[in-house]
Amino acid sequence: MEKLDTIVQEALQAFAGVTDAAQLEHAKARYLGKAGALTELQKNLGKISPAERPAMGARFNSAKDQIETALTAQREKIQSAKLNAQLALEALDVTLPGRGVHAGGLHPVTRTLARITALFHSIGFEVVDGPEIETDFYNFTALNQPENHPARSMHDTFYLDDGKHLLRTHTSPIQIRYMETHEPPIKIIAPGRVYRVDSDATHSPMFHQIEGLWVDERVSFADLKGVVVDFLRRFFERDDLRVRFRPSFFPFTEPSAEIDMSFGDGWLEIGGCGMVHPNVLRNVKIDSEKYQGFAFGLGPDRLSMLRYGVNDLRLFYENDLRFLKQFN
Ligand code: 2U9
Repeated sequence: MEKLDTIVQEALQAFAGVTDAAQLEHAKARYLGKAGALTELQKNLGKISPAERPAMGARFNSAKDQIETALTAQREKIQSAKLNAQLALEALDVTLPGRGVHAGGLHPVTRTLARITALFHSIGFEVVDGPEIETDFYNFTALNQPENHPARSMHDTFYLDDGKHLLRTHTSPIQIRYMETHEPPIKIIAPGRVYRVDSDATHSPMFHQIEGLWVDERVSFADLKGVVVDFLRRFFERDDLRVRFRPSFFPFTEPSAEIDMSFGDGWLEIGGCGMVHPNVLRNVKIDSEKYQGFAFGLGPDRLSMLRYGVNDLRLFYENDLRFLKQFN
């Protein structure tokens, strides 16, 4: 029965060297399993004389206890080693400073619109808004646009529900709605999104406009020039900026002019303007003998391109953060 001590020693050694749970169960089978060393020995117990049997039985049980205790201890050791490894892997340093939340920023065109409205607000213009889905009357008819005008064609205008409604093609309907509900003096600036069937490097089907309107007694083209030139010089922060008014035609203004500004060696068209056509005033029941007004329109997308040096309008509408982040 010296063999019993040898088996215990072997088993303890075998368990101690195992670091993997499955391997430990294999080692257990070698000593405590059906064909294990201890089990083999147990079969011999029956052959021992009855006098020796109780002592041998006790020794056998003690050996079995020792092996089982060692097995349990090793199991726990393996389990806690596994847990510690897992914890080390998932370690979280709660003392690290936070990464911070991305704050986002304003779109470059939004910044331009805010800058434009702030400048006009500073000289007494009120900022007004209106619907983007309009009727033919507010978008065209009230603005003295003839029934057969090409702007009304399906090629230029997005029509909804069989032509009952449309996406406004300019911000002018805002001013019509305002004049219907307000008496002169009227001094407003109307910024917003507008829509036209058009798409290339310099045209987007959705773009922005900002229009100004000043209606009062004795408002003149000289006032119009003063307001527009002063605005552009302040917007571009260039006191020497030159501005040119070139005769043009719009149905809603008479006389009308294109607004050009000096740019390098030449001129760049950046808007249009004129004295509000008497028909437009009549359409909103303002006495065109007593009141006159001037109106102008500017393209904030174009102004943003000029101010920030962007050469493709579409960049503003692709939502590429690498581009947009440069403005904040
Ligand atoms: C009312 C009466 C008149 C607004 C005007 C223009 C000329 C014009 C363009 C500039 C840049 C459009 O986006 S753009 O290409 N606009 O040339 N706009 S006069 O005239 C009005 C507006 C409202 C009631």
